[in-house]
Amino acid sequence: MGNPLYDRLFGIHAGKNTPFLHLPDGQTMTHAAFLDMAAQIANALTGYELEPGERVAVQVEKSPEALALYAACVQTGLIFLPLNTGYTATELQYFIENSGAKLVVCDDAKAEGLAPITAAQNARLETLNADGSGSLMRRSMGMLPAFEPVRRAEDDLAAFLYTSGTTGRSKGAMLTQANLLSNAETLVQEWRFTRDDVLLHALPIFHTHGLFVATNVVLASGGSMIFLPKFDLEDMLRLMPRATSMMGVPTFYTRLLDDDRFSDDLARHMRLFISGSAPLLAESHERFETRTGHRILERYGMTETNMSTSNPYDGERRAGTVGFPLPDVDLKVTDPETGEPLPKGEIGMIEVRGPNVFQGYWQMPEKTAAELREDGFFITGDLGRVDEDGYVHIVGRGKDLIISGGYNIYPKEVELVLDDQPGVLESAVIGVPHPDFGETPVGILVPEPGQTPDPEAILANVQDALARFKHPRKLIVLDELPRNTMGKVQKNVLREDYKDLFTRG
Ligand code: MCA
Ligand code: AMP
Repeated sequence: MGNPLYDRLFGIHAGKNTPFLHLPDGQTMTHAAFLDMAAQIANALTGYELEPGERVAVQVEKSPEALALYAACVQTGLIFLPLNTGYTATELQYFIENSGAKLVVCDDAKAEGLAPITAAQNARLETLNADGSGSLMRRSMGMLPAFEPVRRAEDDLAAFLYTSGTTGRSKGAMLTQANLLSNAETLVQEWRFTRDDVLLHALPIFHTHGLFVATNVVLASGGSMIFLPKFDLEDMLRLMPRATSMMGVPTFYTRLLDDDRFSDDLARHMRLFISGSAPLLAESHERFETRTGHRILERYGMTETNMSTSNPYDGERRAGTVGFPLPDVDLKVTDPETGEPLPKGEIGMIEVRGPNVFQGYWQMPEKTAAELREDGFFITGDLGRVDEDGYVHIVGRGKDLIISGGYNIYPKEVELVLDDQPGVLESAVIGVPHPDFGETPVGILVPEPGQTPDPEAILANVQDALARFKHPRKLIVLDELPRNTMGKVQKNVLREDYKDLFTRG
């Protein structure tokens, strides 16, 4: 039985002095050196007396050590729970409590703020910093660089990724070894990754895109990656000549296109550009082709499903579509009210089924039952249609969600914080078009009778409650919110009214 995820992503590289991580300082870490580091961390983890299946909550900057911690969790059978580095202590408290994590790893700078939370939870707190220092690595350094992976089955859980919901409470999506492995192996085939690939990796590694799509695909193919701490335009332009492929959110592509130095010369040698996490405007797709001769390959996925569709490697990559269902994925479009399949071409709810689909939300059986059908179809909350050639088009969202630069913001979560502010009777948060982030949140506030809410003071107040990327870019005070005859807030009216806030001239 072994440990399939470890064996097929990491173990296959044992003893190989082939390059794995090209670092910004010019150093290259081989697969073998990376596995040695992972094994040392795995040995350190066993000292915490955690049982396989327990959660390790990790909020750290992107580094080779952070990636090795992921490998070490797979090896030891612990569930890896990565968290956005932007989350505040208030947000982290929920994830730690909800997941019941018994080990939390964070940056030294955040340890003091988290200590009371981990103490209350009876969890260990260790640190790992961007430069690889910290208590976890001090402990690992003295350990043997060899570790016999704990036996795991394909249907054992490997990772929890939290995703917010329309009620404002985050849900832990439970992903098994098979969910991650099947998707990585399918994508290697679909996108033709080989050991010759060098992926330009500038995504964060706490979400599906940067961790499971980008990293797992490189691991499964035996290639290497230029591992950048974050997206930095200068680094991207400097290092692209050494890469063969790139994965990014649409903001990566618009930022590259907005710089004249991003030329045909820089991109000509590249094999593949992939985009996802948010809609890529057909206009960006076309500008990119005109500038570089490359057609970006757009794909579609979710935290709960990994990747579900992709434009073809060979054949037409159709702008404004997310391509075809992956070979092992069933996709149907259903009537959102009845769940009945709709005829081809009609717009409805996208549902997907396959080995990529998660097991449910941690300790939330009702939410799981509401979104994951007994026959295995997952109700994505995305509205779409399949055209006459089989291409899937995402045409909107049935869920109230804003995607800013690839990060999801659930308006309800922000509204709950705004509603609590002095002088605010109620609020509505909407996404409006933004030239850099695609969409950005705007808050509409209705004052309590006789009160005048102060937008600046309110924006200062939300700092502790919400990660920076969730902060409304603007707050607007209105006497009342537009409502339909049922009393429901008409967000479509607000979105129309404020659609030009950031894009006009
Ligand atoms: C940073 N800020 C943001 C964002 N990122 N605000 C809104 N939206 C964001 N995405 C904040 C910063 O904290 C900063 O705050 C200010 O905005 C401007 O920062 P800037 O330097 O412009 O941002 P950046 O550091 O360059 O980051 C922008 C980014 C980054 C490169 C687009 O957000 C990014 O790498 N996004 C990728 C997200 C991703 O991987 N999503 C995949 C999710 P201040 O003003 O205080 O300085 S997985 C998924 O969606 C599914 C499964 C899928 O299909 O892939
Ligand atoms: P997350 O919750 O971070 O997994 O985000 C998943 C959501 O991102 C999906 O439900 C879609 O709404 C959106 N998404 C991902 N890829 C695409 C894409 N290529 N086009 C449009 N939306 C996308």
